[in-house]
Amino acid sequence: MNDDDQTDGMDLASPYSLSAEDVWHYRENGHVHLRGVCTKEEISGYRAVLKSVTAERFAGASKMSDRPEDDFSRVFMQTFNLREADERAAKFIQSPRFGKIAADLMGVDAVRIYYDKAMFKEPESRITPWHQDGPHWPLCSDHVLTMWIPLVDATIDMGPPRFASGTHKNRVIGPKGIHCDSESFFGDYIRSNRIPVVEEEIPAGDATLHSHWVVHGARANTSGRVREALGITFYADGLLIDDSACSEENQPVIDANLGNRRPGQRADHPRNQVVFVRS
Ligand SMILES: O=C(O)CCC(=O)C(=O)O
Repeated sequence: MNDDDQTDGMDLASPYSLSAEDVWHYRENGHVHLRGVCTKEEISGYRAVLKSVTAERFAGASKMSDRPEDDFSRVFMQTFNLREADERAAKFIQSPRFGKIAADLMGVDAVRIYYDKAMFKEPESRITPWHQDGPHWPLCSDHVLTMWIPLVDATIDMGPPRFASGTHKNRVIGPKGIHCDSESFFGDYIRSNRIPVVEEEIPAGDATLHSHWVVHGARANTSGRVREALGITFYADGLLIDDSACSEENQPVIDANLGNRRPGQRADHPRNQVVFVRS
C-alpha cells in the first residue's frame, strides 16, 4: 500500500440507513436509487484504485472507431472481479455496508458476491440495449441484485441506467442477450404495456440497486466524458445453482464466476465471499 493511499482508514463498516420507503420501493419497482451511500471522500479515494485496476486491464483496448460493429463492442468497456486484483478494491467491494444494503432490500439474512465489474461507458458509446440479467445467470431466484455505483457524477447525457419499473414481477419476459433484438423486443414491451421508465442522474456517492429480473438499459454517452461505474452483484446465501430460467441452448450454464458449480449444487464457492450475515 503506498503512502498517499487515500483509502487508508476507510473501511465502510458504518451501516447505511435504509428507510422503509427504500425497501418498499425496491420490492415494488425492482430498483431503487439510494442517496449518499458513500461520502465524496470515500468515492474519490476508491475511484483512484478502481480506475487504476481498470486502466491496466484496458491498456490494449482498441479505439472506439476501430472496434467491431457488433451489438456489444461499442456499448461499454467492462472488466470483471476487480476485488481479486487489488486488496483495496476488495475492501470497497466486500464492504459490510454494501452487503447489508443488499440483504435488507432482498429481505435475507446473508449475502454473497456473484461478481463485480467495472463498466466504463466512453464518449460516443452506444446505448446499453434493454435487457434482463436473470436469464444469463444460473441463479433462478428473486434474491439476486446488482448495486450500480458511479465513480463520477453520472449525468443523463452519460447514460446512467434506466429501469422499466415493475417488470421484475414477471421474472423472465423476453429473449436472453443484450443486443438490437433485446432492445426492440423490450422497447415494444415497455411501450405497449405503458410501463413507466425511470432514468435519473446519479451523483457520485449515490447508488442504484436493481433486481436481476427487472428490464433495464442505458442511453448512449453523448457527454464527451467517460461514465465510470462499478457494478456489484449479490445473491442470498444458500441458493443452489439453477439454470432453469436460462434459454434451453444455454443449459447447463456453468459459470466460472460461481466456481464452475453444477446445477443442483450450492452456490457457495470460496470465490463468492459471504459479505454480510445478520447477527
Ligand atoms: O451500465 C450500464 O450501462 C448497464 C448496467 C447493467 O446492465 C447492469 O449493471 O446490470
